Amino acid sequence: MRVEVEGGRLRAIESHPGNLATPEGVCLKGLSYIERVYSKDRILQPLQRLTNGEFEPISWDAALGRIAAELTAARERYGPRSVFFYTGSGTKGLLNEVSLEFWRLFGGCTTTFGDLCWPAGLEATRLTLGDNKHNAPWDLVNARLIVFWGKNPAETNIHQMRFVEEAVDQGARVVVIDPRRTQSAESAELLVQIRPGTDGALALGIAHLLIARREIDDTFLRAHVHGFEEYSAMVRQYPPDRVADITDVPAAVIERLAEMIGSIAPFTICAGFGMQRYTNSAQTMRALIALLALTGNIGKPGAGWVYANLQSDVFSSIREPLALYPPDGGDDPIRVSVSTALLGPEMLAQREPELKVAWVERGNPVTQNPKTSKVLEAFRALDFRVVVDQFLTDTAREADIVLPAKTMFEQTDVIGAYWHPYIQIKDKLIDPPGEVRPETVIYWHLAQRLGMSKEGIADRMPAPSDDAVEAWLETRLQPFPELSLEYLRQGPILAPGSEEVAWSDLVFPTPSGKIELLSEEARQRWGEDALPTYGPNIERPAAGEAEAYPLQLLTPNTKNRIHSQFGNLPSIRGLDPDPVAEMSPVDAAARGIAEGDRVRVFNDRGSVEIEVRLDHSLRPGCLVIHNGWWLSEAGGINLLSAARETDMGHGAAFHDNAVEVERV
Ligand SMILES: Nc1nc2c(c(=O)[nH]1)N[C@H]1C(S)=C(S)[C@@H](COP(=O)(O)OP(=O)(O)OC[C@H]3O[C@@H](n4cnc5c(=O)[nH]c(N)nc54)[C@H](O)[C@@H]3O)O[C@H]1N2
Ligand SMILES: Nc1nc2c(c(=O)[nH]1)N[C@H]1C(S)=C(S)[C@@H](COP(=O)(O)OP(=O)(O)OC[C@H]3O[C@@H](n4cnc5c(=O)[nH]c(N)nc54)[C@H](O)[C@@H]3O)O[C@H]1N2
Ligand SMILES: [Mo]
Repeated sequence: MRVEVEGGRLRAIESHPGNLATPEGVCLKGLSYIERVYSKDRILQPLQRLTNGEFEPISWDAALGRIAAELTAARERYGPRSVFFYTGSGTKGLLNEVSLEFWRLFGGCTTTFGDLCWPAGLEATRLTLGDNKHNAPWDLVNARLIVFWGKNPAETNIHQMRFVEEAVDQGARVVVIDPRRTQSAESAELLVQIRPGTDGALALGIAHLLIARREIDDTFLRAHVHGFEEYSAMVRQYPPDRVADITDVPAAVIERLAEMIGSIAPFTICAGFGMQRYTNSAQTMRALIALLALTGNIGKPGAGWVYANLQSDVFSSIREPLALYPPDGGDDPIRVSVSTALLGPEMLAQREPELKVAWVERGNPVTQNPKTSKVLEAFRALDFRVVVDQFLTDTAREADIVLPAKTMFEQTDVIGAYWHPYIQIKDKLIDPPGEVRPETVIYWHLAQRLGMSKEGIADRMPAPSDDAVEAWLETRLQPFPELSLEYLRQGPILAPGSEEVAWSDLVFPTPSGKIELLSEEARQRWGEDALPTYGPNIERPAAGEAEAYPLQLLTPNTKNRIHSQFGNLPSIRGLDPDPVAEMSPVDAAARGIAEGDRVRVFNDRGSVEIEVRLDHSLRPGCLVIHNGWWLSEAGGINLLSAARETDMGHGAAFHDNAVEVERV
């Protein structure tokens, strides 16, 4: 973005022409940042919770004094690992590293592994291709067949739609595979409303036809693919009729998909994150990538697997196993032992030592992590909680002390992305309002109070001044001569080594050096079949004990909010005033429910009361509620979800979630 400042205040936000992926302008969320920064609800000073649950302002001196005392007491009585550090996806910048450095200086802490967002797909991609990268966003215009598989870019990757439209103008054909008729389906010639959680079987069914008809790229397979023989024997078990039974996609549609994939190139699959929130989803994602390998659609313009592009992630820890898996040991004082997907239960289960204090920043786990009731129970079982946030979120409301957080305009930082390949600077444009202090400043002051050594502090975190922050950033940029704050200030810079067409060298950093349809690591690390076989996800309507709950609850993202953010701003709230449950008229009629009725959505784990909106285009048997609504806004959709991991990658299987609905 390019931001205009006048008299020390943000005035306007527009697009930055230097970023080829996002030249079109800023979405409503981007525009609403001005409203967000100056919102009357923003927290501008430290708060402490009173016994009646209300919050009152306190001074920084008192807040840090109390925090330092609680941290010291916990460390003395139980050890530093009784302090739990939790962070989410609120902001991603280089300076985030300072937090863990502080906790190392403290003597350690306990933190999480896995992720709520995308790890099943990341792991599936890593096992198959060796790494997570894809063609530059603008290369999509070269595709002739684009399949949006469980992805809704018209709402969640709005900038991608421009390239889709350009591709369509040049003759590309578009398919959407989604139980919902999303906005993205408007650009598609075919919408496949598949039964949730069965995409793996559909991919195997398509592969069955491609192989039977020899519509595959033999030369590519021989040279670059490992395990084709075994894989092709396995997909023989997936003829169209059987796949139609599993997926509820008619055999004729499976035939049509196979015909398109077998005959149109270059072919790109844009795979979404919503589809990998199931207990079988990494295997699903592997089965999808296989279609590209079979047809030789990897390493070419307009072709490939567009899932996650970590090419700009030249600094961050996402590439280290530490973030996604628990480490094998080592001498880091930080214990990485709580699976994010199992946050509530695993916080409660920690021993040696038990958790006593929590520090949360950049995340809203009470609303966003699965099984809210357990997350609340785990936070309430602690002796003391600190939450650093811009607003009084559901998680902040659980805190003993809430510290005000900066916004991205209030401290200089350097960021990457996970779709486009640029590294960018976000410069400090305004002073933090009120008494707000950036996290690095909070940690610095706390470090002084805790009596940490001057050298330790100097080694690990910048001093509070803007100059010190810039010097710290320059040190981190040093390994990359093409990156410096001065260069970054001239505009976005393509990440060092980034490739416009990923995999064009056809070098795959897997154990076999080829694309792995057969992955020993899938078996060894995760106990899954080495081939991308299909097995049903655990919790689905009419499966065993879930029979009492005949609807599959999908909780996708929505256009004008980012997860639990932005919904509290009047401009956004005006467009989207209350949470609603979208329901097929077929399911509604069977329960005597009409448009606008209030219903209770429930299962064994919890319930929410919510208004119904009929969606004539939704696949019957599915219920849709966008995630991100706060409990305090009568939302809290993760009251219904199970704390359950995906098959690989320690992701959260949010959509393995069967519910029933009744009128209230
Ligand atoms: N049921 C269901 N649940 C889901 C999902 C789903 O599909 N269904 N999606 C999952 C996914 S993909 C994700 S990524 C997660 C997202 O869940 P979270 O990672 O918890 O992200 P947000 O809800 O965006 O909350 C981020 C918080 O960080 C705060 N924040 C922003 N900037 C800063 C900063 O600079 N400093 C500090 N201290 N705070 C800041 C914001 O005010 C906000 O409260 O939700 C997951 N939850
Ligand atoms: N506006 C906006 N944009 C965002 C975000 C946001 O909150 N708001 N969040 C960002 C983040 S962190 C993420 S992770 C991404 C997520 O962006 P997307 O990948 O688009 O993710 P979702 O909205 O979770 O789900 C996409 C689609 O998957 C479908 N789906 C669910 N289950 C299945 C299934 O079994 N099979 C198939 N084929 N489809 C299924 C859903 O109906 C949904 O339409 O968006 C990013 N962009
Ligand atoms: Mo996400």
